[in-house]
Amino acid sequence: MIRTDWTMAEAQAIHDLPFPKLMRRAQDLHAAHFDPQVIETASLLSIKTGGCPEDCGYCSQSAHHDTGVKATRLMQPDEVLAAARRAKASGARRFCMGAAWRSPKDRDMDKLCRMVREVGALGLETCMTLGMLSPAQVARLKEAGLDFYNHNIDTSPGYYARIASTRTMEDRLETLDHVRKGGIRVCCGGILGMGEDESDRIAMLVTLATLPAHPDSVPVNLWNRIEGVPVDRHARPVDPFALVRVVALARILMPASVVRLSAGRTEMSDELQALCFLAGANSIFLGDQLLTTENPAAWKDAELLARLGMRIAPASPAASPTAGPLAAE
Ligand code: SAM
Ligand code: DTB
Ligand code: SF4
Repeated sequence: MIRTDWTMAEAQAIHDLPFPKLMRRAQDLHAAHFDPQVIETASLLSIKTGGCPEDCGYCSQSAHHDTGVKATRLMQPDEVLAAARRAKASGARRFCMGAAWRSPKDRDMDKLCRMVREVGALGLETCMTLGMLSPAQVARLKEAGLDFYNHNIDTSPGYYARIASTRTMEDRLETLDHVRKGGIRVCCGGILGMGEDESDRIAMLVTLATLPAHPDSVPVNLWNRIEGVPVDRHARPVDPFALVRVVALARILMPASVVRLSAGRTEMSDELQALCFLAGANSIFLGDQLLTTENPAAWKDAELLARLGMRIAPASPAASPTAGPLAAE
């Protein structure tokens, strides 16, 4: 059953289950909604890097922090299309275009819509992450055929003010509302390892799991260390089992959502990634680069999945939880 009325106490109790019970419960739900041998793949491209007016304390792209990331202009649609072709050839099923903006300018919308149309015409699912959107901007992107919009809540409502001051959790929730009401599928998750405590991680998942509808995709990022940003002063490494518990809890609270093991995989052992897949993670970013930081090489991921007897999801619509393949041995 898909529930959107989870309480903190219920989530905490699930999170704290003995590890074998937690894993069993997550695996049962995973197999009821997806084929656990199948991993969805997305590829990321930074279509506009750096110089961002927001002050997110974890991010290399904020103009408020001196991180050495060079600010660029918005890429041209033909350059984006060339990157999308390469991503498709390397096995990605979804192409996610990210921009370091607080929100897109209306003058950029024509270009963005062209990117969506042309990438979609390649047979890739399209995703964008551009910051806050107005309902009118959502409508334009929907009309162009955008499949997913990524907009993370990043942490718990209580910890949010510690990681950004130029926007609030309410701002994030408002854009998510516009996206959902505009009929674009929602990709929304957060980051672990920014100095938050266990209850913040649980509260973040409860916030996601009590939205009017669960996000279709839930990215779980480990904070990729950026030297010199504010978060670097209070970040703490995440215990590997704590990560697995968070993945399992995400799977249990939002059983039909795709859970993406996102940033931070370069720091994870193969064994830890395998445990995350067993706990219910069923998506990864494919390709050497995330936005400004590294991701495991595509050949390494192919090798890992082969060693585990797992495989990449076929081209869409497998990524849609409602249309996804049900458990098959
Ligand atoms: N500017 C838009 C926004 O903030 O929504 C889109 C791009 S922003 C870089 C997308 C997401 O990347 C953030 O919400 C955050 O979750 C993630 N992110 C940014 N820096 C990160 C880091 N160093 N480690 C892990 N995740 C990070
Ligand atoms: C998400 O949750 N993770 C991706 C994607 N959505 C846009 C971004 C990860 C960025 C990691 C830091 C960087 O490469 O700059
Ligand atoms: Fe800008 Fe997004 Fe980075 Fe925040 S997370 S500084 S909004 S690019």
